[in-house]
Amino acid sequence: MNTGRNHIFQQIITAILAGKADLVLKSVSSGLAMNISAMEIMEYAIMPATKQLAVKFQGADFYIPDVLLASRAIKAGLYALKPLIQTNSRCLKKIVIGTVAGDIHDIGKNMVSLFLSFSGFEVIDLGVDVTAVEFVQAVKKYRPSLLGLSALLTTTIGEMGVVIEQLNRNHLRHTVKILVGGAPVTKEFAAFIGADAYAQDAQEAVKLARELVRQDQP
Ligand code: B1M
Repeated sequence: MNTGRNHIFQQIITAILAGKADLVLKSVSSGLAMNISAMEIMEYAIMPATKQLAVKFQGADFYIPDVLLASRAIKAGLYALKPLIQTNSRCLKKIVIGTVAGDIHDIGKNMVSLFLSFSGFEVIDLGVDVTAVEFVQAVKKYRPSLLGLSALLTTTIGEMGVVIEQLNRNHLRHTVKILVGGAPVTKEFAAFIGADAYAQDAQEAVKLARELVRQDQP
């Protein structure tokens, strides 16, 4: 019984890493037909695949189209599961998210956004190359519980600190918890710039976002 389930999870992971969206959809359907729940497919197949994807593309031996295909395969799986995943709309908290100025990498940030929205967050995604001023304007406009900053370049992670500085200047820092992530970001760096949390991947981002929102409650 467990062998069958593990086989399906492994099939989905392999299909994602190979960038085969059609195979992901086929395996997801087979899994659902075997009474594996959508949440189990998320937890044991899609989230681990995302983790493996980030690790895989850290080496030198990769091609950009492979990353794009794998990300499309993850999206296909997530959208197939979305109608089956129940979220408690009364718990909905807002998160504004974006990739910082000078940086156009958005595959990881998009995954984090999707995972958060499937976990019951209302996600306002500002896109890529977002300036500190634009982040501040969005915090003023949407009054989110959380602000998510993503950066993939060692030359742009400093922008995260600029955003926090601008929030301080505008007396908004205390209104929002800040979650940061991206390949060159570390826990130490996050603490150094005064962020509230650092997440290594999309799965951890969801876990920490939930914790930060809980701390926020009276
Ligand atoms: Co670029 N790039 N790139 N690139 N690119 C890197 C980042 C690089 C490490 C490649 C390398 O040299 N080995 C390198 C950076 C070196 C450095 O800074 N030290 C690099 C470079 C140099 C560049 C250019 C400067 C190249 C050039 O033009 N000379 C240029 C910069 C453009 C710019 O931004 N101004 C550039 C351009 C591009 C493409 C456009 C071709 C493309 C981006 C396409 C897109 O995003 N739409 C691209 C890609 C694909 C990569 C690599 C190969 C893959 C990134 C990726 O999508 N990974 C990357 C190599 C690498 O990562 N080591 C590389 C898969 C993804 C699932 O993982 O993004 O890490 P990741 O996201 C994870 C976690 O980090 C975390 O969760 C995600 C999911 O698990 N996470 C968060 C991310 N954001 C988070 C936010 C959170 C929490 C967690 O909270 C808010």
